[in-house]
Amino acid sequence: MARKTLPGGGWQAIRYTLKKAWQVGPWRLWKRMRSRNACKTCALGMGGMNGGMVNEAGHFPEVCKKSLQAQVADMIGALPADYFDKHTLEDLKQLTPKQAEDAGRISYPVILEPGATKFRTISWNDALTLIAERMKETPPDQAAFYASGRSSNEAAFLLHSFARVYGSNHTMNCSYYCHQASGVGLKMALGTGTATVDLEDLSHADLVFLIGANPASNHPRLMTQLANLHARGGEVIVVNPIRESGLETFFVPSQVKSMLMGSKIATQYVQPKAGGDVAFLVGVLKQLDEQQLVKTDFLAAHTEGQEDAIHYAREVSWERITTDSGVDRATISASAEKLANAKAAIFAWAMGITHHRWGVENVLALCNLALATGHIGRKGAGVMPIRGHSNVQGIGSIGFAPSLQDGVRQALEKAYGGVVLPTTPGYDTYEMIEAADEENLQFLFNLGGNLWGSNPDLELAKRAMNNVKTTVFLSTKLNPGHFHGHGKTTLILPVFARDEEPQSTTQESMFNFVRLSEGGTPNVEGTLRAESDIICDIADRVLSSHPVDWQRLKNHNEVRKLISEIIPGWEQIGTINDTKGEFTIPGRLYHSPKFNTANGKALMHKTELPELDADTLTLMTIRSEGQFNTVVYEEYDLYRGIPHRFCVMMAEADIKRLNLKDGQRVTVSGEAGSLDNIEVVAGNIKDGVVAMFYPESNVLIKANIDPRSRTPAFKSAPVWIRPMGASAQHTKLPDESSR
Ligand SMILES: Nc1nc2c(c(=O)[nH]1)N[C@H]1C(S)=C(S)[C@@H](COP(=O)(O)OP(=O)(O)OC[C@H]3O[C@@H](n4cnc5c(=O)[nH]c(N)nc54)[C@H](O)[C@@H]3O)O[C@H]1N2
Ligand SMILES: Nc1nc2c(c(=O)[nH]1)N[C@H]1C(S)=C(S)[C@@H](COP(=O)(O)OP(=O)(O)OC[C@H]3O[C@@H](n4cnc5c(=O)[nH]c(N)nc54)[C@H](O)[C@@H]3O)O[C@H]1N2
Ligand SMILES: [Mo]
Repeated sequence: MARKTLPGGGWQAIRYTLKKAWQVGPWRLWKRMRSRNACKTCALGMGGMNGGMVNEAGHFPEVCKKSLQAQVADMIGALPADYFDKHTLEDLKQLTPKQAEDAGRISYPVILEPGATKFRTISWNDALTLIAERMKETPPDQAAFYASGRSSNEAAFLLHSFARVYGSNHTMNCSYYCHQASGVGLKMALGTGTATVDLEDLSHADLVFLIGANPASNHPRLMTQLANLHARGGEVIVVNPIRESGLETFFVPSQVKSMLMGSKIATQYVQPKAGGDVAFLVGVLKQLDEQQLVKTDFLAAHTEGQEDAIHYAREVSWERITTDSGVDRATISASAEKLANAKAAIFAWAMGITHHRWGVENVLALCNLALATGHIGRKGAGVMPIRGHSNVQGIGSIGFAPSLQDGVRQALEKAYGGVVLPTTPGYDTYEMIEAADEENLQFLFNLGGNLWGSNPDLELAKRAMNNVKTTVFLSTKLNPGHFHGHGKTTLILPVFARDEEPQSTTQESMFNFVRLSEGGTPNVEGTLRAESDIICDIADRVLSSHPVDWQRLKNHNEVRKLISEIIPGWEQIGTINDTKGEFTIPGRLYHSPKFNTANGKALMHKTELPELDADTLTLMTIRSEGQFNTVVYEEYDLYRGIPHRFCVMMAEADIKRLNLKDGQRVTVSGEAGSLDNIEVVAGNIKDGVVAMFYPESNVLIKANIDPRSRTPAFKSAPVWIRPMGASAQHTKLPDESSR
């Protein structure tokens, strides 16, 4: 019997809210939640100038347990002043992600010196001087700059432009481990790297094709749209190896009826193999073709490449399609029929699609379907990668990437007084880790994030990062990456979260909507500083104030003026602080079938089925309901009924086949390492597929990288599972005491 699961949302979310509110004071929390700042969690783009808990279409109240979790976490109080005196580096390495998160807000700068057993506090002046000295000694091509997706456009623009003036193009962001395959695939097929629809389109669609995503946990505010769609008679096709309870029934906290009765979500639930999506999607195309349901007129008018793509679907056998996808013909045919009958469909996806060696193929196969059914380039129809971090899209848009388009580079050179910027493309994220492993990296600047924990093969990532001579983290909270992924000299500098910034900042949502966050006052006492302030002070010390006056650029209005001059489509950002005019970046939404390609046509691609290994179990490393990326708020996964983080979810058939039992402790081995004492949890998951939580499971997997997006295959890693010795079954889990 699979364990008991809970439907998503609902009273437990409200109960949790009340409990959390109690921790930091309900009034204080209410004020923060209602402040005019874009939500800190996912990229759905809530809040901003409409005030918190309001979506882009102006709907209030949009309540989300996740944004509350993140908000409370930033309010829990500062790290004690003697924290680092009391804990050696070795102690700190033992912290679980949750313990590191719960320790408190970082509120003073600290340094770890070579050979030291502890971090010690350091003054801001000494810290910045040391960083500048180290940067000056470092050949620029041995310096790298990583950005997570929570920082502002202003800080990200300052950092990447500083890095380039200094001489390094090694500026990469977390999207290489996230939605890069979406950007690459969409660009190839549709001439744009982002969603072609906005939030309003969702209310005009009558079908959403939701593949490889679990918004019940990760984008709860999207669930309102899906529940509404179902309620008005629309279709929601879910494609996911796990039957996610929250994608079947969700209790929308802002709707009374839904809170009482629950809202149905999926109208068809397809459970493919992990990595079986290309086969499934090609199968749907094949079915449409066989039934002459492909919109050939639309293709003739608006696309190229359809012959190849459709010819390939005709050639692949049904047997190969059903075997590789793990989906039977009747199911494929039902999906095809729903798509053909829909008036306006939106294709939405997340990491289940991108985290494969064939992530780009997956995205291309999705684009093929959208084109073949004519569900793109109209109101209510199109494609929608469901983005991760709340500003990951903005950080990419404003140029935090290993190379700049020529026009953008030239505009930047001009704006910065004629400096000449490097043109050799910089490292992507994994290349940077490899460079560090080969001792070719001397300086690493982290604008937020947990680069270590986000990596496949944590042992290698640690070895690589420990080679770096000087590592700088700008962070709000501690995470294990600070202690395992440190450099020889390591500085951790405390920064404001966006709702504490003294100046306004901007973010871009997954719907290409640029939001203004007005900032606020610090949640904790300490010497925290704004990210932009720190970056400008370092730049000033490294490069002096000529030709770029970095002190002047501490003013976010000045930075936005630059962005408005340099980044195409961002003109309106220059005056956003005065006009409060949040805006959609022009040219990104496709409400007519005109694509941003040389001839205005979209391009279909032949998407070959990848070779799958049928003999081993396939591990998907996923997020629990209680975490945000490497940050763990709660150890259990409420919706899936998983009691703690060291579990492996398996199908009953696999449990039986391997002679195991639900609840038994096993050893899970992957290509990079193994984990003992993992509890088997029987769940409704496709056989042959198992699931474990990231980041802990990153110990297991090797970096199998998609050559086109450079994204690791976090969702298709081979693993082997065997019982632990009898005595081992009684030993405690690593963090049992903390649960
Ligand atoms: N609460 C919360 N919200 C978040 C985050 C968080 O950690 N916590 N993270 C943010 C970030 S950065 C991101 S990128 C997003 C991530 O959002 P998601 O992509 O939804 O998160 P994951 O848990 O990585 O995986 C999603 C789903 O993909 C399915 N899946 C795995 N492999 C396959 C496959 O091969 N095929 C198919 N069809 N499905 C598959 C899994 O069963 C799972 O349901 O969420 C963002 N929002
Ligand atoms: N196995 C496996 N690995 C994965 C994934 C997976 O599904 N499976 N998912 C991948 C994905 S989609 C992503 S996006 C990456 C995540 O990669 P990252 O973005 O690098 O990691 P996070 O865990 O989101 O970073 C959390 C830390 O960011 C800091 N932080 C939070 N807010 C702020 C802020 O406002 N400013 C600053 N300066 N710092 C802040 C805090 O110190 C916090 O501890 O991981 C990837 N790795
Ligand atoms: Mo992500």
